[in-house]
Amino acid sequence: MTTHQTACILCSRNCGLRIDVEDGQFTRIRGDEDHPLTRGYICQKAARLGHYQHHGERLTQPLKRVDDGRFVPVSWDEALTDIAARLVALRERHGGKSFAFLGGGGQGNHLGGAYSGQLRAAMKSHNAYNSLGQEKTGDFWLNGRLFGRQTCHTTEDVEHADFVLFIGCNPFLAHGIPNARDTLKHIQKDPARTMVLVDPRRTETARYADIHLQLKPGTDAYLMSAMLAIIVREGLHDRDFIARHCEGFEAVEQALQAIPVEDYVRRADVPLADVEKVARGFAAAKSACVRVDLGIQHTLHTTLNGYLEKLLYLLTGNFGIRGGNNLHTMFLPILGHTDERSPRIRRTPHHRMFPIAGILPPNILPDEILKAGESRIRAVFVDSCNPLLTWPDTAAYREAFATLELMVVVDVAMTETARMAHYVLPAASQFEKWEATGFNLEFPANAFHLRQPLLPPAHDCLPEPEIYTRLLEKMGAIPASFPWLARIARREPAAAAHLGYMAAFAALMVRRRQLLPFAPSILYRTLGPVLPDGAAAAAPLLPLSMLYAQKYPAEVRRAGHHGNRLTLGTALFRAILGRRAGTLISVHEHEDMWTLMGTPDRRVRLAIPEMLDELAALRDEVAPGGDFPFILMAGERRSYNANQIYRDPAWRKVDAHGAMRLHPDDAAALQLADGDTALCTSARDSIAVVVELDDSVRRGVVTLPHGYGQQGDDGREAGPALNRLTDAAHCDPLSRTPYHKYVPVHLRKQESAV
Ligand SMILES: Nc1nc2c(c(=O)[nH]1)N[C@H]1C(S)=C(S)[C@@H](COP(=O)(O)OP(=O)(O)OC[C@H]3O[C@@H](n4cnc5c(=O)[nH]c(N)nc54)[C@H](O)[C@@H]3O)O[C@H]1N2
Ligand SMILES: Nc1nc2c(c(=O)[nH]1)N[C@H]1C(S)=C(S)[C@@H](COP(=O)(O)OP(=O)(O)OC[C@H]3O[C@@H](n4cnc5c(=O)[nH]c(N)nc54)[C@H](O)[C@@H]3O)O[C@H]1N2
Ligand code: SF4
Ligand SMILES: [Mo]
Repeated sequence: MTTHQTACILCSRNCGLRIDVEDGQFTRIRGDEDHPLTRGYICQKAARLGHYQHHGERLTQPLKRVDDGRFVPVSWDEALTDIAARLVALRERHGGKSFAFLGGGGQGNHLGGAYSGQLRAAMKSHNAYNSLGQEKTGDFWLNGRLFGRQTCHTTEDVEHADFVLFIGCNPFLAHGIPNARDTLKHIQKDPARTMVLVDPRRTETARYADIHLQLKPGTDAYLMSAMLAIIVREGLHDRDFIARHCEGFEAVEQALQAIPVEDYVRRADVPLADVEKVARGFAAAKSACVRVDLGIQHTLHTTLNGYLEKLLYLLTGNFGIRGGNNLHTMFLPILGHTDERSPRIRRTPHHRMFPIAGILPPNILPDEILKAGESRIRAVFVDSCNPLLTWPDTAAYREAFATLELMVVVDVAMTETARMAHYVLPAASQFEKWEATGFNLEFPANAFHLRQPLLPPAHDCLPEPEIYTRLLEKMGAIPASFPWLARIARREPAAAAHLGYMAAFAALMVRRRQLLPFAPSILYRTLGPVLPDGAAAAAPLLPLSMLYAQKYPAEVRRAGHHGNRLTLGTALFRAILGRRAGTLISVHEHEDMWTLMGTPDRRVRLAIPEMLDELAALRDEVAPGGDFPFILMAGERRSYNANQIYRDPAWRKVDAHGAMRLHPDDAAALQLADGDTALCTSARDSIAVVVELDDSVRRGVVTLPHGYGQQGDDGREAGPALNRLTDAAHCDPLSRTPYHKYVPVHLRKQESAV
């Protein structure tokens, strides 16, 4: 039996784990006290990771789809040679616009993303679609406008805030904040601290809240603008903070003064006295922060919701302080900056959509494949992603994917998406390769976790760094070897800490700039082999460590790393390589948060014309109606769902059907009893669901869980395949992120069981 330190790959917390492995099986999983941020915390989902590692649908060898639709095994060499030739031919015939990369890193395979990103460069393509483009890009767009760069991402210091405002998130089940359940308990126990929840459902988190505003779905923009209006009307905003750090307050103030507070609160259907209490309490608190998630990002007015949420902490001066919202650093450059006002930004041919933070939205992809004529996307590469289940409008995706000239899927399992591919490439699992969890995006202390393999790759599986490097070599994007660079790496004494190698590498990148996009694979092939314990895949972390140390020298030293201008980065790299529990990489002082701003003068630009226009238009908006009496929240987080990471239904201890939650009074009106089957119909399609009577939802609202719908060999779906109901056009006009929590449906009883 061996005990390994690693991390959980099921949500963005990436908690540190200790896993006992015996005869290739996970025998015990517990939290790792040595992880610098999570310190031993885990939830019930991590304990069942064995179901991810070992299950019947694991891919074991590369597969090629042949004419009769069957998949036949092929060698890696045959698969990659053919894929490379077809990609190069496609690029030459139709240019980079004909190719798109989908996915590229889930909740934990973040090192693979550094390698897969190179393929787009080799294809000269700008088309990067991933799941962030169906939830967080509205937020990134706002960060670009407010803070100057779309890379200026924020976090919330829930652990230290006196007043915590949760809007549209359910941390008890979905986490998203440090050690969620412990943190919720601490706040609840402390009479000096206040927790408010804004959610149409009385959730598990609601049990910990002092005030729960159970608003009508989709009305957050009304509620938040009313709160802001109360704050400015009563002069509770932080004038001193605004004068010191912000531009454009006058326009915002004018817009807020015009808000008809009582009318807006009525539309949200919550008590006015509670709203006033929350607005005043939030503004008066010594420290306050707002934490949001899909509840406002997957509903009407997603981008405006994000703007109002940010104004709440900005106008009250809760930005850049302990217990407030803060910018943070990012070790892996996950986000880019693509401001659509720049003439260099390319729009997609059909929807004329621009990337945000480098990412395009899944809601437009089927049209960009089907309707863009000669400029259409003809080939896609899918990695760590299952769009056929997780992206909006399954029928549209099915139709679009069926027309592709080439579709390749890299996954650990035979997914619904993989079944449509021409080639399916088996990746080593996240516990069979060097990997990293890079979502620990915190402030003031930030960490990074490089994880070593616990097991050898199963069967013929390969880690992504090897898959993409071989593919790039076969495409001729990089030479098959760099003998002199590899020699420098080999011969350099350990005491030189790879500095000689890095100088030679940098000189190569200057001399042959066209190789720069392929730095990860070149580092992997040349420096990789000399890294200890077979950690070749970690080679790209050396220049990243050096850049990070150059940018934040004082903060890296404060995290306990030592060295001069040159060696601080290599020391950081060594620590990352050596510390199995994860590494603290930087510790900031709060007042230095302002150095992370992206505007030239480091001031916040409060007034965003597009958002002020949308805010003004709220007044005349009529609530969407139609033939559908229910609002379906399509994608709830529950105790036993974890995106599509677990495919083995046996991992669930409860809720095998992924039941639909329905208010008992609504159920009675439809003559539905607990456990009955109902047909749920949207404008797009119908699915059969098992109903569960539950008075935690408002009347007229029903919920279904995310993470179900996997198709077994017999074609049966395990629980609701939600995105059969969603419509690609039902999305935010600006960010094109979907309104998944606001899907109009009707229900009727169905006699035959699911
Ligand atoms: N157990 C579990 N945890 C997960 C995941 C998982 O699959 N399972 N997935 C992870 C991922 S990828 C993500 S992005 C996060 C998402 O995490 P969350 O966003 O916290 O989770 P959800 O349950 O999708 O939605 C949060 C809440 O929004 C509420 N809501 C619905 N409509 C509205 C509305 O109009 N206004 C407001 N204010 N609230 C509304 C819902 O009732 C719900 O309680 O969870 C992560 N954690
Ligand atoms: N209707 C509706 N749709 C939703 C949501 C919703 O609430 N409602 N939630 C949305 C949200 S917030 C998100 S984040 C997305 C998530 O959806 P996706 O972006 O599709 O991501 P995952 O569900 O995490 O699936 C990841 C895939 O990665 C594979 N995988 C696991 N380990 C590895 C590995 O090491 N290498 C490779 N190459 N592959 C691996 C898994 O087998 C799985 O097929 O779903 C979205 N879809
Ligand atoms: S699912 Fe999230 S909160 Fe639970 S153990 Fe895994 S990383 Fe931690
Ligand atoms: Mo997500």
